[in-house]
Amino acid sequence: MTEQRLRIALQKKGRLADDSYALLKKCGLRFSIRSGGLLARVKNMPVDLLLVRDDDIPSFVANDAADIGIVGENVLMEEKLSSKTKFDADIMMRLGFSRCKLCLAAPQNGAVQTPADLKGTRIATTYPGVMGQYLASNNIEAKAVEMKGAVELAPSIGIAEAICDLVSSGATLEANGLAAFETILESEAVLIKSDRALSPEKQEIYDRLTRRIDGVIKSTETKYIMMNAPRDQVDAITAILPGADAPTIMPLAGNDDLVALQAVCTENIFWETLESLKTLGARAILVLPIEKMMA
Ligand code: PRT
Ligand code: ZN
Repeated sequence: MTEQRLRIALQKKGRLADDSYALLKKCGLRFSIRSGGLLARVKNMPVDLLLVRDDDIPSFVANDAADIGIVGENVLMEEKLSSKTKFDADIMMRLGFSRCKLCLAAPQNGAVQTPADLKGTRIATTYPGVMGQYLASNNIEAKAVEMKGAVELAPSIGIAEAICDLVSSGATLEANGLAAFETILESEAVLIKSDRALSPEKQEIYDRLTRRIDGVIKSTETKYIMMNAPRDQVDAITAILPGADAPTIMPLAGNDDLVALQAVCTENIFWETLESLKTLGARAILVLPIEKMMA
């Protein structure tokens, strides 16, 4: 019998690619990407990587050319909404990278400032499916001008009054004299899979991989915090530690008023939290990264 290998569709090159490769490497998968190659075999796990354009990833998964894929939620939604038949690929996990927003935008200080102003206008976009759904559910009648790229130029060349495009830092909009006035989708990279049952062998690889991905995501958000704290402030300090369970408290040699306090925080620790800890009398505060986690 031939070996069963889990097939993962990934973006070959672009804004998703490096973070997708990095995530799989952090999960312990060993592989190298050759330029021009469409397939990379993972050396230490029965996994094959199919390297394609991001737009092709949802249909690869839906049509059984790949078992799972990593793609922007924006691309998945667009494929789903513009597909004429039922599209069999759904989000299994949110991966936290390649975050962006699909926004409506128009020339700064122009006639279009709110969604209501869109009535009767032309809106340029590469996302006719997602935009069409937004317009329909908000009862806005406007004409979609479908483009393949360079959407931000549409108002200045006179082919649209507004645009619907992805925004990350906002620099592209600003450079073209445009301002966003509505977000219609918040997107990030997602792991997708179809409803089809995997063979038992592939299911086992899938379970192993997704458990590791979960661990990698949790460990990047999770930090270990250590400090010396006044014994009588332990409750107040514990209350402001983000996402921490009961902390470990240990006595400090030769000091009855202070204790050593350590805790795992599952949410981001901001500078403001450290400043509040200091105000409560905490000293020698250390925040350490966690490399791997398994619940
Ligand atoms: O070749 P292939 O088809 O695979 O790639 P692509 O060129 O279609 O996509 P790519 O690599 O540019 O983007 C892949 C995915 O990254 C997108 O589908 C999104 O999920 C995500 N992503 C995150 C972004 C951005 N941020 C982003 N800023 N995709 C595109 N942009 C573009 C946007 O369209 C606009 O032109 O960047 C510009 C705006 O950026 P700011 O920072 O100026 O706001
Ligand atoms: Zn693309």
